[in-house]
Amino acid sequence: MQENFKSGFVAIVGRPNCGKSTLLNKLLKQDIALVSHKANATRKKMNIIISFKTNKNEESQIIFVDTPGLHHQEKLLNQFMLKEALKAISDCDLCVFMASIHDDLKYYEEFLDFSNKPHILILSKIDTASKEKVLQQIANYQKYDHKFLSLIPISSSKSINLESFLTEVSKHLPYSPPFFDLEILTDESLKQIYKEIIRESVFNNLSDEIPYESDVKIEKFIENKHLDQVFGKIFVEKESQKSMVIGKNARTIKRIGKQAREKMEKMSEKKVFLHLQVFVQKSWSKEKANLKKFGYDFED
Ligand SMILES: Nc1nc2c(ncn2[C@@H]2O[C@H](COP(=O)(O)OP(=O)(O)OP(=O)(O)O)[C@@H](O)[C@H]2O)c(=O)[nH]1
Ligand SMILES: [Mg+2]
Repeated sequence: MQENFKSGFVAIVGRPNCGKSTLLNKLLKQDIALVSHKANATRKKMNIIISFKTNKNEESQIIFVDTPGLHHQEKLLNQFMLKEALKAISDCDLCVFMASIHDDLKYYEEFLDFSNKPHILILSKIDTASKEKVLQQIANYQKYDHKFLSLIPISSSKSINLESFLTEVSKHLPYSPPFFDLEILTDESLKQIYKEIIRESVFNNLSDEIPYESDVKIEKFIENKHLDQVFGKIFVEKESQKSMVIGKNARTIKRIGKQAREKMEKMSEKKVFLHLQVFVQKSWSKEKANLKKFGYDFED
């Protein structure tokens, strides 16, 4: 191991839907974090571990912490999500604030109001804006150049500036031996990743409030070398939502299951048997004790 190895925790925060989880999947070259075109997809912190070597041959292990989007909503689950993001900011060595290129400057100003963590500012989704708009936004944010370590416009979809971003992150990490084995991509269990894949499929196949009022539990998980057996339960708040998740002739639940299974198989490079059932659990997201049963513990 090199003596000048760097390693540290880097929280990636920003408004819902700005592209945090997409960027981390892209850097990892694996779809581990849940991504959705709907906002508020990520509910809990997740570590994504990247090994990186700069062109000066400096090595680092960057432990990115994916977080729920910074937002304000009365609902208890949303308060839990905000708490997760704030905890990640306070625990990390370095923070990355991500704003979509289309976002108003005020969201960054709000972040500056409550956090004085050293941070890199990234402007995401620049593939969706004109060159003029990108330059204009960079100029707008420059007014705070005494606050951020650097400002990097990026596109995860088009792989623009991702290498420069990692080089910059690495530059600001402390010297330390790696925290995790170098082959590890995340410290999440396969069972937890499978759960998020099912939740992603629910998010991307259902509309209205259902994704926000549903969650997934894996009741039984049998892991084998060539075949994983996954028995999952989708929980919703109301009977009417249960019928929507199942769909006419069970078409919707079959689609959710098929998409999830295909993604699990791609990720694990194994065959997956996935069995899904839908249950109603009234107020699962509206009481602290119930949320805890779904892994959202306010005391943690
Ligand atoms: N065009 C374009 N779309 C992007 C890019 N990055 C992310 N997206 C899309 O933006 C949407 C939101 O992406 P996510 O990665 O789930 O965003 P997030 O910030 O993790 O969202 P929350 O978990 O809800 O806070 C998805 O539909 C992505 O495909 C990008 O660089 N370019
Ligand atoms: Mg996310």
